[in-house]
Amino acid sequence: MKIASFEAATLRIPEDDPLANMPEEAGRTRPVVILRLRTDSGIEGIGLTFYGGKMTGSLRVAVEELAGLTIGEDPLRIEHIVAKLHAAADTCGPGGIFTLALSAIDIALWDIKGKALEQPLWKLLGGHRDRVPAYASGSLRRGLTHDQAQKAAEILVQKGFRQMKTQMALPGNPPAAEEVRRVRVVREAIGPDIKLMCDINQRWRPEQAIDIGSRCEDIGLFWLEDVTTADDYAGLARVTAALKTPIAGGEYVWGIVPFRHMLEARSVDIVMIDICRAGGVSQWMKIAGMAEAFNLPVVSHVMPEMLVHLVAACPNGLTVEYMPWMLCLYEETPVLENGELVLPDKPGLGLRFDEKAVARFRV
Ligand code: SMN
Ligand code: MG
Repeated sequence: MKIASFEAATLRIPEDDPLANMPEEAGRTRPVVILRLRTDSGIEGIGLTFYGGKMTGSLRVAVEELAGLTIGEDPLRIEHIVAKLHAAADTCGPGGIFTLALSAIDIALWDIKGKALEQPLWKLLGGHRDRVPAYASGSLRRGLTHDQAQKAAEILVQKGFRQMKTQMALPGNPPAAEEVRRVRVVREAIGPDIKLMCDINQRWRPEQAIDIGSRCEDIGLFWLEDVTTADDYAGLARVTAALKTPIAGGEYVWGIVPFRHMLEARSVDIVMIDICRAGGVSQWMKIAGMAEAFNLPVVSHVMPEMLVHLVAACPNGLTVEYMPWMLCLYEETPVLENGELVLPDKPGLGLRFDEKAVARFRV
């Protein structure tokens, strides 16, 4: 089997809130690049990447340039192809557009492999579990008022979510007490038994994280995420050591090597791996293995319809971020039952683009 052709497209996906219908800002969209990689045996693998922002046109071209170099290759030799693409891109990378583009290709190659071997990806990658916990994300964002956040949290509980994530580092940089109030309002709305996470998105200083984090200790957070600049491994380690609440981080970290430094510095208690910044399925799984060796759990970042396979595959997979922005792109996505995602039986990623949605979002 050989790779025969490909097609990439840029889409704009709504950043709305289908889970609680409480969008932070109505009408906001996010550009993404989708890829179809086709083989001479008729199998098509799909991939997706983003974080190009206003450089998404360049990201699409990078995907096309790298995909062009895979023509004629055996799609089952993924590490061979990854090495070829690294060499072809000279020393461009390891982070940035090169890695984002590589990810789309690596994802599509794994989808092809699953389809060729007639196995769902989660089984090919290890098959540790056939169900995984998932948490609602994208609903309880910092731009909401406390009242809106309270209502959205109640809706998520009614919908059966047993885990959910909110955000601090509220707009306007309010006093610490006001930040804590957001988490307390959500906790009071959901009761003591629902797991609650909170994302800071790198917006605090380490000392601010220790101050506000300490004031939140009695609220019982499942984790505090990206409390400061993602590559301040020493600063993160200081916060991790100071707080009882587990610290999660890693979504902003590129490729596998910086994760080694992050883990060696004991910067986080929970390792979050973003598939696009990691370099695709292959590198995501390597980082998960590294975390396992450090006795740390791993969690996914966005795109639950794909990442559910990876979290389910590894023994240290903790929970899947159920961030629903991309679900509208597919005919069918994994179902939630009692707060858990059920792993699909279909081969590869088990996803098919909904062609009408793709046409609607295309730019
Ligand atoms: C996040 C960041 C960027 C895009 C989507 C989501 C956020 C998260 O940090 O962890 O959900
Ligand atoms: Mg985050």
